[in-house]
Amino acid sequence: MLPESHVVTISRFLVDQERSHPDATGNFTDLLTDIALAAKIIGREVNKAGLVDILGRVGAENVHGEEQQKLDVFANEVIYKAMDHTGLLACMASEESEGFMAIPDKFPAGDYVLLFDPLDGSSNIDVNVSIGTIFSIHDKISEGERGTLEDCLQAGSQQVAAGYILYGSSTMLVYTTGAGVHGFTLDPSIGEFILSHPDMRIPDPPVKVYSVNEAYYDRWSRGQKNLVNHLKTEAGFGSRYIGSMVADVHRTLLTGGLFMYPSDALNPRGKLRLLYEAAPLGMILEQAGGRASHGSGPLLDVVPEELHQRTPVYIGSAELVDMAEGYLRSDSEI
Ligand code: AHM
Ligand code: MG
Repeated sequence: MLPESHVVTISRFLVDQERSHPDATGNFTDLLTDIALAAKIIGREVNKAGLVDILGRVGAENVHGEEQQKLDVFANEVIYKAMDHTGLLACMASEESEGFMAIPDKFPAGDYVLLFDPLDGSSNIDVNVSIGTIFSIHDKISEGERGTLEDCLQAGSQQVAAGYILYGSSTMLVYTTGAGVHGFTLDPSIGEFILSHPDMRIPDPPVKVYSVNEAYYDRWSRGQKNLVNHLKTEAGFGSRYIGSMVADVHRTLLTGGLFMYPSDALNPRGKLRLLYEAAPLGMILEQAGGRASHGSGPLLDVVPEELHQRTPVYIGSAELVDMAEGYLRSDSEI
């Protein structure tokens, strides 16, 4: 363990960052501090999921027609309740809620917009595999005092910050405000996120790993099939797929490689959601020197038309994302 003077908590780090921006109001620091607190509460429940009878499905379906699990509902509530009264947010939207989430009239509204996936990869809860929370922050752009749907439907390039919390063998919080990517590991003995990964950069050269659910191979376009065939034969790549996007993208950030969730014959827009999954994780990887694409162009350029819009995703080392786009361009027929 480092001597205490070398330990930088997330609060200390945020205050230092704030001081380097003389015009900062402190609101952003407060917002991230609230997210970190919500993450600790969710992490505590995730860690004891095997101990208490919280596992199993609630029975209701979410807006995507998938069965919700208890922890999804819990995490959604925790984040909403941690943020609804602070006066920092104009509105919110979540993967687990159908419409956009207004700030109750009894509370003041602020100038930030928070989009989140409260518990990504939740089908992995029952088997004790890593899951995560993803968040995306925009400035409010609409006129008027309170946020509207327009504030939520902004391109990823307009994000002022993005991040995720990975509930893995350690709990980690990784975020960017557009000036590098920083990672913090939760020290459970003191309940603090400690700076463990300052200024994260995707390694160059990357490890030779691709990450995709290959069970859908038969439904892919010829370009997508050719890409994966090339990676695993001529290029000598190995494969890793956890099935939790946060965990797969986190590994890709630390080691390099290529994470993909392509479109296919059954799902022409893929599965992953632009606002809650693709755009925030895309911003993180781009800030770390990687690239994020929807297969034929930058993911962060896509202007959403609806809250729960899906998109194909290619995220990882820049040259591998370029390569994927090349293969997809050459033969997009399914
Ligand atoms: P979720 O938000 O309902 O948990 O679904 C998203 C998850 C991602 O974490 C992961 O990349 C993907 O679904 C896995 O899907 P598949 O089982 O089709 O490979
Ligand atoms: Mg998700």
